Amino acid sequence: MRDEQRYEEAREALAGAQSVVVFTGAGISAESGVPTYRGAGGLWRNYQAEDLATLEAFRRSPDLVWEWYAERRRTMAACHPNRAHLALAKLEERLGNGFLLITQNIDDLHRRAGSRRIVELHGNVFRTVCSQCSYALEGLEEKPPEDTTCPRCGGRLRPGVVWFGEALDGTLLDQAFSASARCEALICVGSSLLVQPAASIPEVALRAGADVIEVNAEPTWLTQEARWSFQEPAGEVLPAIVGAV
Ligand code: BV8
Ligand code: ZN
Repeated sequence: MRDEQRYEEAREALAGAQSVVVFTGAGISAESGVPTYRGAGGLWRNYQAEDLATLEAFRRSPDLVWEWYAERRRTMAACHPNRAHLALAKLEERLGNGFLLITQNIDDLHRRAGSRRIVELHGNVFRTVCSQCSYALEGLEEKPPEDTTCPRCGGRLRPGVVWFGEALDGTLLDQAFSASARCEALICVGSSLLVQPAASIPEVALRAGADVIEVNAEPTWLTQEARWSFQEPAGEVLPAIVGAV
């Protein structure tokens, strides 16, 4: 049963905020059909992602890792943005430079929903880069490269994502942390908040006194600290709190 008053309060807090950061995880894409990493139907149970989403796995069996990413490209390309993604694109239209979307997701659904002010902390599954030099395929490719040899240096081409044990892009991380430290409100959507350093983003906003709103199907460490926490599907909650912007 929706608690109308909590929705109203969260809606008002958002409507009055000039600077809003939104932090998303796999849960925002669950209703689009993209498997999450944990929870029911989780990706990790089937594929042991932490075994495959690593540089060691890629060095040991590059073809197997490419096969796994090729399958994830096919799955994600066949999914569509849902009402939660679309609500965030509308919020960005209203706030302009006062808005920043920080995502852990690699599925490109925020961009396909119309969001533009996006920080992809963990890369993008459709991007192909060289593991040795700065060569990167222009644009986003659904099809994995036929030939995974870098045309510039002969190194091996890999998916443009951040693997476990790999450092995140320092510039993106600084941008994400500084926006979270300055914003008036942060909405945290669809994340179990377990993977670091990304999972510290909502904490930075909390410490800086922002209004933190959590939207997640299950409780997390943030649930007790957030000003509002909604444990309903993101596709229901986000259109309701972002309002008819
Ligand atoms: C780093 C791209 C250091 C790849 C990803 C031990 C060994 C090795 C490393 C570590 C270790 N201990 C800690 C670490 C660090 C590690 C880490 O945090 N591990 C965790 C598991 C403990 N982190 C790293 O390795 C990072 N790098 O630390 O480098 C370093 C520093 C300097 C120099 C060198 C090295 C890199 C982490 C990035 C890994 N890459 N993705 C790929 O996907 O193939 S992470 C990947 O998993 C995602 O990007 C995301 O970040 C994470 C999954 O989390 P969520 O998005 O939260 O998804 P999840 O399924 O967990 O939760 C979904 C939630 O949604 C659920 O709560 C569910 O209830 C909810 N939900 C479901 N449906 C809905 C919903 N909510 C609302 N509506 C719905 N409809
Ligand atoms: Zn190269």
